[in-house]
Amino acid sequence: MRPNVPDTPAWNALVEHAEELGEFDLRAAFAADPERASAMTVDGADLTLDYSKHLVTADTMSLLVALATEADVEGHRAAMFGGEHINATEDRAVLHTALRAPADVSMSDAADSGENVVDDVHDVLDRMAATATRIRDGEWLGHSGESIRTVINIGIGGSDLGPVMATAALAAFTADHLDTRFVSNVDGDDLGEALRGVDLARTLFIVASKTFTTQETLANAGEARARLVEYFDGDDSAVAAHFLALSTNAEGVAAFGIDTDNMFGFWDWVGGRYSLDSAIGMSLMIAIGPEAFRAMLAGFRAMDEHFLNAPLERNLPVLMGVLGVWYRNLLGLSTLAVLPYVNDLARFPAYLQQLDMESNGKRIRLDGEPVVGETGPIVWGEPGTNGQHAFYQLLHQGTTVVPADFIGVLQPHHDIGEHHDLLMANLFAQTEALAFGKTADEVRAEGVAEHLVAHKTFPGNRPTSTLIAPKLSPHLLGQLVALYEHKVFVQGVIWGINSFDQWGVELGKVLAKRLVAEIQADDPAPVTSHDSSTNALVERYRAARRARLG
Ligand code: G6Q
Repeated sequence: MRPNVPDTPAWNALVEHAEELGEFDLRAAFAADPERASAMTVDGADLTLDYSKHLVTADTMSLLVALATEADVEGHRAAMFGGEHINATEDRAVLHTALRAPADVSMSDAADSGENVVDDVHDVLDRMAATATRIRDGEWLGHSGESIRTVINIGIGGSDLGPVMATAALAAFTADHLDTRFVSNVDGDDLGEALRGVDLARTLFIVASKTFTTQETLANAGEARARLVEYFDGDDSAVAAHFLALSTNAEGVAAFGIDTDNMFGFWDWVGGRYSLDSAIGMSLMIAIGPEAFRAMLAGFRAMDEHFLNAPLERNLPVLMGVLGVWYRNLLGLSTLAVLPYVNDLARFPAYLQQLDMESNGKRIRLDGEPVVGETGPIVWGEPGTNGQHAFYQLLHQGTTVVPADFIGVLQPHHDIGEHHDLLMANLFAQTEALAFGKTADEVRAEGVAEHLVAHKTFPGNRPTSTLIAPKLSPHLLGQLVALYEHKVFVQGVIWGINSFDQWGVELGKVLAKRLVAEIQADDPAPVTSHDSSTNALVERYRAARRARLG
């Protein structure tokens, strides 16, 4: 089947190549070339990518890199770092790379007459560091004069997933005397549980919202504020010592009742899902300390520099990006599993789900035309080895081929018994089994009864990347996040889409607002304004609500 891809020289060459390649066999490829692994292993900053277990030849990679060149990844990369308004549908620059630029680097929004945004970034970072240090050192006092013990970040989507993921990833670096909690869902059980057992006199709420208009966040923050004021016998002035805001919307913050002295700002050129390294990372900075936070920023920067400077054929984000395009467009595979063999990265797949799917889940190109062929993959995953005891069955023997990124570190934080050897042995065993499988003859040779041979045969040829790093440190985490940010960018450029807007999340938000009004209306008349399914569901809920509230 000829894949449905654009008709350009590099695409056409790839389509032809895919057809010629036919049934690629990893066993044969490794047998034919003893240098395959070393030729297909590349370093970038502290990360090593082995992509030799992919369904590609050296020619495939050259053609894929030619595709990236044809799409002008390098030109788009320069435009992004140069502050051009590549987020054209929102007329915004995309400058999250400025958030980790050293103070002596100058970057600017191209529409803003060259004003250096890196100075603003460092001003905010310095203020964040001063406040985080006071909180960590017990010098920031609550309304009744006690130091802070619990920090509760209230935010959702891009204002939650990054800090949640990173606080878990860097658990080994967090302060023992501080408990960091996260509330995102408008399900009251989320806030209810986060507040369970906390001493409000020693609790700091951080309201993280770029727009400061998000329904869920304002509902949670409003309730937290009400609880705090009630705790202090109706004394509104308590809010100042117990609330910080992270936002681009100073007016919204003030209207909510948080003093803008307690606000840490960022800018419209930071997308929500690209904001972990902005003020949105405040809860993380308090947990790990300013020095570790700055080390994470330096890690981001190290990967930015690799992305900027390494030749495309040895550039990790480019290689991972084009491999994704190969599977999505040429081989018709629709998902990507991310499988960290690093338990602290448990939330990394969920973080990448937003980064990738919100960025590249698009069907209209920047020129307004529908895309030709597929765009962003469905991203999912869980840490190994846990996943091995669950969904790996499908990876090995299912009817769907799932390309996967395996991530491992050479050194654990807690070097307990032989745990790390077992963990890494499992990682290597899985990628080996996925690549090479087990033939029917091999199964027979083990003396397996004939009627079970097919059941015990593994087809192999299941493609994986292996990413290896020395140790999960703040610096390494920054590199890892930036690697995937730039991978997503490369793919967005090749697909000709805008990776930086998110109109797809709007419709549901608008409909939800209308439905809230209908659900809460005193009018006992049945709801008829929707389809019959939605009307009936709303009616059922309204009846239960009337009974619940009396
Ligand atoms: C991210 C998205 C989205 C956003 C949330 C929260 O790129 O735009 O996940 O981060 O909707 O938005 P606020 O930070 O404005 O509350």
